[in-house]
Amino acid sequence: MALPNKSLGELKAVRDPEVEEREVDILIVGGGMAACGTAFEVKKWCGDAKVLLCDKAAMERSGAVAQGLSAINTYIGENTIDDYVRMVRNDLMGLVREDLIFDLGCHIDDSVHLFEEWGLPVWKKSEEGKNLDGKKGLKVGALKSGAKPVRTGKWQIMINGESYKRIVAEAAKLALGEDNIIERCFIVELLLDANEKNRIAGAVGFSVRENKIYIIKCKTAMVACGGAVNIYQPRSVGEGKGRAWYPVWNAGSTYTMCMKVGAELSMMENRFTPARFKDGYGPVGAWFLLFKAKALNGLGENFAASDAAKKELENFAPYGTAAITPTCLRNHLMLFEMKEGRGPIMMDTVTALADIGKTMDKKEIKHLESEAWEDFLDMTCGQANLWCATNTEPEKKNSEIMPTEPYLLGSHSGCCGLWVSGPDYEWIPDAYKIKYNEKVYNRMTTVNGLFTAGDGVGCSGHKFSSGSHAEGRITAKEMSRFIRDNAGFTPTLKQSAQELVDLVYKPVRTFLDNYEYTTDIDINPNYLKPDGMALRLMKATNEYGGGTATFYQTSSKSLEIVMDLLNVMREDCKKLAAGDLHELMRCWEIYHRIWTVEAHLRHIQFRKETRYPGFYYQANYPGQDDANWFCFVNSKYDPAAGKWDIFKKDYIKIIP
Ligand code: SFD
Ligand code: AMP
Repeated sequence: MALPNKSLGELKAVRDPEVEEREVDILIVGGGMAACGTAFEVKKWCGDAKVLLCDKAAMERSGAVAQGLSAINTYIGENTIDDYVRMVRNDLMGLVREDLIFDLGCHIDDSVHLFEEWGLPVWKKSEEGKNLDGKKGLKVGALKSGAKPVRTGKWQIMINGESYKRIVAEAAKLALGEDNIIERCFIVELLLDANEKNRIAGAVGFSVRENKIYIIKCKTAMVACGGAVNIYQPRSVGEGKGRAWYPVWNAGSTYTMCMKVGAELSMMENRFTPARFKDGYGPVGAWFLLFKAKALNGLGENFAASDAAKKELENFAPYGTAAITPTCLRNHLMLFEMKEGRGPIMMDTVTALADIGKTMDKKEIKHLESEAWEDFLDMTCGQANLWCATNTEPEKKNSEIMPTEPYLLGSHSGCCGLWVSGPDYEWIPDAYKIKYNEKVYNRMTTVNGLFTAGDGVGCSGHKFSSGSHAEGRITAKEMSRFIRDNAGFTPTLKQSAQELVDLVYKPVRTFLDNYEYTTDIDINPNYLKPDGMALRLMKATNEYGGGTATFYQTSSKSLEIVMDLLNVMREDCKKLAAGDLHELMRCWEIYHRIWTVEAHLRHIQFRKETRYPGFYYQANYPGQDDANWFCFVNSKYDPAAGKWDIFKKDYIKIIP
């Protein structure tokens, strides 16, 4: 549906929305990379089953790949899958689910081949070893038929990916059919079955374009609403505040909605605090890997290569001393320089471009410079704007890099998420399998019939865009099997339609009941607006939960304080008010964020060590304690009792 005319303002919310009830076999929540994978694949496996996909935004530009990407960070190609597992394990300081990573590694390349088939330009190497970008790449054939991609690192390949998401969404939509898709539908809660314990039976959401509530019954569901952004005070302020590195509209819905029906979470203490070009959030991978740039400290030294850095990394052996330093430890070294007064950290773009340019003619140098710009124009155009606004020509002026505010995600260089089943191979330990009626369902959470993928799956990072898509495809096949194996099930909801409407539209009613009491609709003794709550959450996490304010350090006492603050926030959320549909979405987003943050901080509180220095520091437990903590931390919220249970789970090594 078209955007409303902004000059008329947002669509006002009414007290009693229209209700649309649907009953389907398979429900897909989200429309990002993973959900597009599911949508593309599902019809091949599910026969005549009814499928419905709900995305809070428009699939062409929703989720993390909305702006496009300039690289596909996981393409196995000539590498072995065992090595892929080892790389992920090392980057995430040893604690990962090797079954999930191996399984994914077997399927990732197929998704990349499809992207190319659908029109995504992939850079190739010519026979002379030159880079062929854009359409030129096609001259040497497709990846699938053996053409060589332009590798940046061992795993990453370059693309011209401004339209990456459009291409992937188009294929998903064509495969699923527009009639089976509701865009701009924000799912608020998942619903358990009334008759069978621990069984998914549906979801409730609302349209952000019409006063309408969707009540959906289903036999199985997959939730892939991405990670959580804007849970910590961003470094950007004022007019730039809408900018963050990860997609601002991913509000922790995946984790909150699944945990609230009792699904087990895993490694929620893990976070991703990426080093990025300061203020514009431009990714650094292409600069480090493709352009071979070095990061310099304020004294102009290549600090990462210093003896002091090597010594520091030895404290974190074997990970710190591996050929590729884990992402958190790369941050750790940067933070060390900054704290010692040797900041700021600069990406030496000038030397990097000059060095590559040495073997190039003028035309090729111009092309190289345009590639440097395109890296950002393809995926973080705000960074290119910032370069323009600050007269930065990367061949003439270096740019500052800086660790950002923390994000929670499971598909990039982080691994928080849901505890899910691995596939049913005999080499996979039983402890990694989740069964329903004696059968194992790959990527199913601990709630029967509820699946997840991409950022939703815990303990297996580094799948990125390609892996998230491939994982979504895996769930499509498994959900189809699930409904076939359990054909006799009829979903029954516990709540009446009226109860669900009352729940979802509560903020609207609170607003309508009270807004006339004051002259300023944002200030009212009887309600609070989601914007204010968002600021409150970010202030609390930033100061006490290991945000940028404290160089990512927290402590047992600080965690106690922030837990108290979160408690009050959850209580106050009962008084959230929404005057229009956009605000109603903001209310539910902040609610999802608060729960997700609580899970994150509870896990940090439980793990009495600092497993990921550079991402966060627990000051009372500095350093790693393998003797006690070389294990996963899982948690489970009991929706009936309103209680959390948090516990250790064994790590099992599979790949030597
Ligand atoms: O440069 C609801 N990523 C990169 N991956 C790569 O392969 N190469 C790169 O170059 C990458 N880089 C990068 C990346 C991301 C970002 C933001 C930047 C740069 C700037 C990572 C990938 O993009 C990421 O791994 C995948 O997209 C993850 O997929 P998935 O499906 O788990 O999440 P999603 O795509 O964000 O989709 C989420 C969807 O959920 C919807 N949604 N729908 C209904 N109800 C709700 N309550 C909802 N809440 C959310 C969203 O609308 C969306 O459709 S680089 O840094 O390395
Ligand atoms: P980023 O742009 O930081 O998201 O990184 C893109 C890809 O490059 C990811 O696979 C990262 O793990 C990898 N990467 C980024 N920086 C480095 C680095 N300095 N050394 C090795 N790999 C890196």
